[in-house]
Amino acid sequence: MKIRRLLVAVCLFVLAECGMSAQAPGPSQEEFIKTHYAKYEYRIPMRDGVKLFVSVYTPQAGAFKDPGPYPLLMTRTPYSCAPYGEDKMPARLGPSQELLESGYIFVCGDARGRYESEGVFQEMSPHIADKKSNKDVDESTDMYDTVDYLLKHVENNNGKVGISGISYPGFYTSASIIDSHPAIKAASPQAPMTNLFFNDDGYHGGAFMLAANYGFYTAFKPQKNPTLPEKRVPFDFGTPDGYKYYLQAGPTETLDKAFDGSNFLFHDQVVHTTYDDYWKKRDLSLHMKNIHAAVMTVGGWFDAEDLSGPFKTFHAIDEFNPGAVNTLVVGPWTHGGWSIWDGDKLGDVSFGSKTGVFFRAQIQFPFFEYYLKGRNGAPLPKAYVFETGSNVWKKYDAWPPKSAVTKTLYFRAGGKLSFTAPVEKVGVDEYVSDPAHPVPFVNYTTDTVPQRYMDDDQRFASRRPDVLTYETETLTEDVTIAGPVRPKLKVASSGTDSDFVVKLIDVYPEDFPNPPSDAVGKRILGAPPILMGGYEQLVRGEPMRAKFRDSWEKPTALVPGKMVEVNAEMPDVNHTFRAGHRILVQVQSSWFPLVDRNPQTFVDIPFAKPEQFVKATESVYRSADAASGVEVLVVPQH
Ligand code: PG9
Repeated sequence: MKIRRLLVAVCLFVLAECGMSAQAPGPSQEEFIKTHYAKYEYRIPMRDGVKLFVSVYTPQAGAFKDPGPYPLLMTRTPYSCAPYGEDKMPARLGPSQELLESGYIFVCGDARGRYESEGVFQEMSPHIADKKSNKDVDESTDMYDTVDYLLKHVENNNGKVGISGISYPGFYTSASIIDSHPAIKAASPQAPMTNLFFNDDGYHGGAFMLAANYGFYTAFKPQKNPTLPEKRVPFDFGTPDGYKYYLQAGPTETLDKAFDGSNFLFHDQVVHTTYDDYWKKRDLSLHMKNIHAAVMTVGGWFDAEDLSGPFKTFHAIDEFNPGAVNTLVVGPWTHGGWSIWDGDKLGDVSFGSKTGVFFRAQIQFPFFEYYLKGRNGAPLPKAYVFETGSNVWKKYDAWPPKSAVTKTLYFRAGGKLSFTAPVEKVGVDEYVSDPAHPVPFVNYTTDTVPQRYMDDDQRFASRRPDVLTYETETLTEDVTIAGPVRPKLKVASSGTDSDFVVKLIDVYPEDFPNPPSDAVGKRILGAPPILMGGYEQLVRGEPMRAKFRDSWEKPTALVPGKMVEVNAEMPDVNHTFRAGHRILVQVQSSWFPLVDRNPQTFVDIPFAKPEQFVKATESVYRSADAASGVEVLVVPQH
């Protein structure tokens, strides 16, 4: 229990440091759990004989006005269902206070091969589409067998089951509802990992998300299970400066070895550098079929880990299950932020209302109450999204909105950005990208990935000679964009490979007021003062590794000096650039240590030799015949 409190405290501290306020599980919640819930533990035999551990917290008789029977609300996790022991109660239980106080049978299941569950753990266990025997098991069969068992063994249940989870538990939620058990009536995959090679955790635009993955795998290691959680010793970077740590560490393969070389989970992420079978068989979006539950998929516009998964899951369910109840909810949140934060700010940026509080009480609670308890609750819209910039909730009957029109923000001469295509016969901008001095992803010292980087001020980058900037005139009316953001670049390099990082930015007017001091969370160490006039707020940014421009499976070298097209798709946004603001696009060739460095030599990057890290002159073309820009979906102003 103490470790758990410590971990919660650490998480809350980190959140506060990143300018977020969090609803800490107070003693009152812990007391409420003890006085209202009783705990049971089961080791459930799956169809292949492996026993999976679940802990069950069921309302105590007489503890609630509603005497039941109650629905089950389950989560499956690789991060342990601690505390273990039927006499040990947790500090938090269930997805929210509202659900806790309404009375549910909460179930936590250790994933196969993790902690108290038997079996062999597989990273994002691949779904088996054509099962031939009881030996062919996956998350869908494990959940089917678990639900079947619990409905027969847990007293006072109403025969209905909900599944919910964030991040890895979000993956297990999505994977569990394929060929779903008929009793599963509601599911909420939240920040579900869906494809680790395409913009969830692992790779973005073919580039490895270095700092987040290295940090994660210092704690997420293979286990000999069944096992109980050990006291976690935080990894010692030896410096608070991640930029320096990773620059000195050299090629990722070195990191893998220095990492103690025994963590094959990290090793797999590092060495599968192209879209090979390792990744293909883990693309969950291909299997989201035969789903009978109502599904509410949740994501965060500023989720630095699994921003893309929610959209992939939502679209896959629509594609393979026409007519299914399938809703997408996206707010101005970082990874899992909707579950405990107020959601009224991130870093220096204020969203004007407590969006997390609103989501838990007005969206998530009615969803489960309606489908699991038959309580009143208006059906959710197809897409329920918070529009940043204008700071309002929007409801759409499709996502992206049907009314959105594709337009291109073109790079123009003099660092201009315009919806008008270039007419110039000649137009090119150049910069020198030096892997020994990569562009930092934040302008303060950290050894982690503070998720506030996703809406941080980008003025520090605009001033670097190795960052191109293109900016519109001051907007005379609001410009609202919704959906994916697609950089379309014509580039050349003096190297045989390069990254092109594109960042879409909202530039505030010079007289934009600073937030009241209490409106923004505690400053992260070394962060700049809060001066919002001229703030360059990141809206969306992603790398694109040029070697993958034609194929994710078969990368090809650049021919030095030869112009090529490098097109990318960045995860969705819903943002209004207000009148009086300007739209800015930055182009750079490193984003460190968020992204591993491209040596700018065509090699298998984790194994690049130090001498293969070379400076490169990057050229971005912006002429009538070779226009570059960013394609966006513009929602007409009514
Ligand atoms: N999405 C997180 C993660 C999973 C796997 C690798 C790296 C990060 C998470 O589940 O916390």
